[in-house]
Amino acid sequence: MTGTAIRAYAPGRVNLIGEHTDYNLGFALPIALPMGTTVDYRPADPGVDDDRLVATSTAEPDTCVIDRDTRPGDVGGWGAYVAGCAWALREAGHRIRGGTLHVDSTVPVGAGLSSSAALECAVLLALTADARPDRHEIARLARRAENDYVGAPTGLLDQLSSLYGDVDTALLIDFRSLAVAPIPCELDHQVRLLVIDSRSAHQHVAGEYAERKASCERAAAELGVDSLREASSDAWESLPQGPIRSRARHILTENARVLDAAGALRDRDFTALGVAMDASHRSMRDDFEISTPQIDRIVDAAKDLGALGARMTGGGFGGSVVVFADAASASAITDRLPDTIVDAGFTRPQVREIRPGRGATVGSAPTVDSGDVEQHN
Ligand code: GAF
Repeated sequence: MTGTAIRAYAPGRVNLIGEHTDYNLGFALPIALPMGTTVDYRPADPGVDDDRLVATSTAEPDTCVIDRDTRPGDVGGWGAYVAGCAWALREAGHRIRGGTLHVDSTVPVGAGLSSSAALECAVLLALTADARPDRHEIARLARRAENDYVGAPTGLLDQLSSLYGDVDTALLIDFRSLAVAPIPCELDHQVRLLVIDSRSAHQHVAGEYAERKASCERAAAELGVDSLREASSDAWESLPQGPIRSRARHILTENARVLDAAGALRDRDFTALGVAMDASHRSMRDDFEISTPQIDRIVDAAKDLGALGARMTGGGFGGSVVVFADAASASAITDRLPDTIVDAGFTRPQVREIRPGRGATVGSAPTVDSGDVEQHN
């Protein structure tokens, strides 16, 4: 494909259940969003002796120039995710041709819907269109970029969701084996899926996420295991009262809830799925302490308006709420919930009804008049 323009697409994700379980080698049940990030990569012509990548974005005024030997700290802002991918690829021994990259995204930024992973995965797929490493390798490279170049100590949830997601499908991910099992998630006139963006800040580089990760590592050490995945489901009971015990309880009970929720989704038992989601939210609020008053108010309002299940999704401290509801309740939530939240003194949230969307793709960029993209999953 050298010399031809390449277009890669990677979606954001919404996690149905299983929060902060990824770096504890547990389970999660995400879907790919129908919103995503498109990257058009135009490698320099053969013979042009310029290894630099020049990245632009429809949403950003600045142009980001990435040198061949870029190091963590060289590039900040949105460009750090692009530069981090180039850095991770070169560190892993991949050859990258210089050229231009243009980014265009429909994933809301800062909403807990993985705009960063969508950007990383699209950039990596575009830059490796010739070599086509497998998708687990792409996910690991994206995580390396995010952890070691951007400086956010996140797990693999977002990247695996974006790379393996599919239409009308949820993914049961086991972060110990890295097995990704599709489960049908078809919505109909009975069951709807809403994502409610609180439009309040959400930022992983901030210390809270790192602090939760460190607490989990401490809990595992106190229990004498390498990761909380190796602990028995009631092992948290042996820890002394305090935050470490609560953090461990969240992770161990959350893993069990993910498996319950996956079984419920397979059986299309949305009542049971809702029970697991509600319990997950309480666990994030009370044990892991990653919710906010506004998010709790949105979850309560969704339940008051008839939701089957409602919980914060993503890393926490703001972001979005995911809701399953029957058609009548979904309409009531869409129509009435934003005013309820404004009346309670918070920013007006944005409610979107969605279906699980397609996963990441890469192919030749369309010509100006064709509009079609040859895609390869
Ligand atoms: C963020 C992180 F990027 C993920 O790795 C995951 O830990 C998630 O928060 C919480 O489940 O999205």
